[in-house]
Amino acid sequence: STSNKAMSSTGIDFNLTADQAEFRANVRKFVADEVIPVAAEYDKTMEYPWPIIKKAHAQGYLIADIPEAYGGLGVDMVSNCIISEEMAYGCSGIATAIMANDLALTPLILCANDDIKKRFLTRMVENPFVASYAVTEPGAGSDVAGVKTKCEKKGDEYILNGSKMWITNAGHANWFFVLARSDPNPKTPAGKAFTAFVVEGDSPGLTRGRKEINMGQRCSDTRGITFEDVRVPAANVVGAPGEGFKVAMKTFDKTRPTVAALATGVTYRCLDVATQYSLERKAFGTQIANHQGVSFLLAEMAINAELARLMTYKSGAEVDAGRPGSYYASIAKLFASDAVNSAATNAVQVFGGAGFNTEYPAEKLMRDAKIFQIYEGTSQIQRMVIARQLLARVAQ
Ligand code: CS8
Ligand code: FAD
Repeated sequence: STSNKAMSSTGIDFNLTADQAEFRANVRKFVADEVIPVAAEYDKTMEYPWPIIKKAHAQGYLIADIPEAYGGLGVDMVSNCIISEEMAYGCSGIATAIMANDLALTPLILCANDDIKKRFLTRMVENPFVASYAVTEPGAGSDVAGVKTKCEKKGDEYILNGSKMWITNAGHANWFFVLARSDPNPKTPAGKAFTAFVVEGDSPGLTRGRKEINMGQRCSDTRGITFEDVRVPAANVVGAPGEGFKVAMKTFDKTRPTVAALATGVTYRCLDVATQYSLERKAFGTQIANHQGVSFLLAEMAINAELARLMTYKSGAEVDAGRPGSYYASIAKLFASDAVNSAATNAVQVFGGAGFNTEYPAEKLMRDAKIFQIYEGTSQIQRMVIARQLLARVAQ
């Protein structure tokens, strides 16, 4: 194939495989048919996009990452990034609901034993359920080691107490991935002080808060949760007891590429709507695209979109190659998040007054863009991860 030729001649291949290209064409068609037509309405009503979630589940897009042995599609990370980018091109609120489910599945796929995988992954294949990843708390977001939710072992159960905040899909989750402090000694290092669990959504003592009203991605469901003496079987510990912090961190190495992909999808949407509008709208007797000041904004958006996509798929390919992922995942997440914020504000600018108005597409894109610099680790935290990895390599 062409792609094999490119590989042998240069050692670098920017082409998708035939399977990945077909997969992308299918997701793209799904998004054009099912997501784009309803995105503005869901933004307005802020309703959870259940009908889309169910259709996406039927196509396998909610369970793409689950290994085939447990009934999923078992796709590679590049394909998972394709789902993420294409869905976000249609609506990043709907895409966040879908990819936050993948975020909850990931620690189980990476670190849980066969029994947990059978019990919790198989049901996600058999039903159009969603799950949540619950790490952040009212008092600790960037500083995961500051998590205060605690667990105490009693017999063959753990008792959970505490609260979580800003949890995506929390109103609808069938189960929660939860990080809790298992060692009360403040001197115990993070790598040994936390335990990760999978907690049934209908557990007595687990209370879901009200849906938060956010700036953008408004149909995505974000809530607090509280745990009051919630009893969780010891059989639901994900990874080894005491090693929950590492489970949570390893997860990000695989999910930050998909968040970069979400931001990339929105960046391309900004570019496309702005380019189209610039060819329709006239000022000073010509299409605004003919004014260099406008075309340079489009060029800037194109540069951002192309570079974000390159880094996103590189970070996905690093995971597929089995190499340690934090460095490239954080670079991709950081760059794509900044890229989409630049592109969205430029899209509003190209639309002029119409850019500020809800009847036109640009303002939603700008509201949707901001969160990328905040969730899955803020831009400051990504820089911290990149700098630490860089310095650790150089100091070796
Ligand atoms: O606190 C870490 C961090 O990542 N903070 C950001 C938190 C974050 O990203 N939250 C996101 C929540 S989820 C979300 O927002 C979802 S959005 C909605 C869905 C969107 C669609 C998908 C930190 C700042 C990086 C590190 O914290 P520190 O306290 O400084 O810990 P360290 O000293 O670095 O590490 C402690 C031990 O853990 C080990 N570690 C660290 N990173 C890794 C990775 N893999 C494996 N192990 C790791 N990446 C580290 O080695 C330490 O272990 P030792 O044995 O002590 O050496
Ligand atoms: P803080 O940690 O309080 O940070 C405040 C500011 O200080 C930020 O600018 C930050 O970058 C900066 N800062 C903090 N520490 C440093 C430092 N050392 N150096 C430089 N700057 C620093 N969490 C989940 O667990 N699951 C989810 O599904 C989930 N979904 C989310 C969905 C939405 C819509 C939102 C808004 C959040 C979601 N989160 C989720 C939480 C998200 O990951 C956190 O909000 C984020 O990690 C930041 O934490 P924080 O809000 O506590 O901010």
